[in-house]
Amino acid sequence: MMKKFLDLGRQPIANAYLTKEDFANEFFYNLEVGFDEETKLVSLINQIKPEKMFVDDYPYHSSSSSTMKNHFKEAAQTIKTIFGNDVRVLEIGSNDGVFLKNFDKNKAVAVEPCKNFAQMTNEMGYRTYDEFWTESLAEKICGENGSFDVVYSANCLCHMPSVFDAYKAIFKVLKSGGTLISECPSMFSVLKNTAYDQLYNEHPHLLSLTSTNNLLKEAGFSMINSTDLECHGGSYRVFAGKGNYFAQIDGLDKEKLAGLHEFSTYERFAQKVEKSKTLLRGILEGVGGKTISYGATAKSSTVFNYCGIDSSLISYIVDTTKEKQGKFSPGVHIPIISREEANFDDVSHIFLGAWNYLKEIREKEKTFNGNFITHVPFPNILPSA
Ligand code: DWN
Repeated sequence: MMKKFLDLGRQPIANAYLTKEDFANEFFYNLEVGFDEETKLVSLINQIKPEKMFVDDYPYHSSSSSTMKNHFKEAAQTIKTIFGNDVRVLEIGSNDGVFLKNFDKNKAVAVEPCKNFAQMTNEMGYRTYDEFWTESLAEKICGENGSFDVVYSANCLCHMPSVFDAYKAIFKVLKSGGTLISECPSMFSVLKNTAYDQLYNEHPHLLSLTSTNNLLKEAGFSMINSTDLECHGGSYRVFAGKGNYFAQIDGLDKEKLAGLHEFSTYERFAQKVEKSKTLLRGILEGVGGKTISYGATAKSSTVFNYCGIDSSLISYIVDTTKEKQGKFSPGVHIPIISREEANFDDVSHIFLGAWNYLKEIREKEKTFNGNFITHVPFPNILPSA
């Protein structure tokens, strides 16, 4: 049974950037979050249909940071090292091909429902299915390509309406002895960092190792190993194989100690989220000068809409993504411009909408003399270097 523990209020679609003409018809929903006592899975109570989110002009490019480009290169290298250069890989949620491009065109197949990206990777020479991941698509892919040694999926399974159904479909395309490798932001890190901004419409679920393990078992898999990753503020890479066997997963013990299986842990998190909102508003109202935001992220859409932060507190957002520039952020309508258009000479503070890339941003903005503001792990003012 799902028990509600958090209400982040009225929220827009996080990756739907707007022109002024779109303001009047903007869609909102109530972002409430619950915990399932049986599977231990954290999920949004009101979920948005995938077709409304993963549209044909979806704006987020996985290769929009050096951090993630390096990450996917490393992931591909790890897979080749473990499984050999001839490994046959199916990637689910291939976005702009940043992972795929590290494999031979005849060794890797992709699934990507956003047609702008599917077209891109098809043109790069990788067979890409522009459909949502389902059991019937799994059967079709298997029929046309045979089964795979590895299914890789990063920041994607937690975007699906049912993680369990996604695993069942993966079971169908994997060879016996094949391996599922999935990466998702970790609930453990979300709790540790009070990173409530990982909760938005595109993440109908946030996975812990505990809930992943429970769902995998039910779908006929066993977790073989898990690695903690730094990306996206703390993620997991989980390795799972078909069948029922035992492996010692240290992360599961760590989560038990931290109480990720208990509702009360999430109730305490909700209290911290409310405090975070008060503190962040206090900082932004108190600093004076000109504050802007770095990175028009899906995450910052949650923060701005939950905390009521609009262009009276954040003058504009800079982002390198062409599709976001010249538009307005969802809900609170802060203008988004390119870094080249922005002049930081009169900027005193930069809010880290993309706090997960702090190192990369600091490196790029060495000449910025003001301070950064972040809300993770708690609202705080940081020096620029
Ligand atoms: O799961 C998801 C993750 C992986 O990506 C999706 N549901 C949506 C998206 O979430 P996000 O928007 O919170 O992701 P990022 O990777 O934190 O977005 C960073 C944004 O900041 C991009 O639009 C690029 C931009 N950026 C920039 O303008 N200058 C990033 C860096 C590092 C920069 O220097």
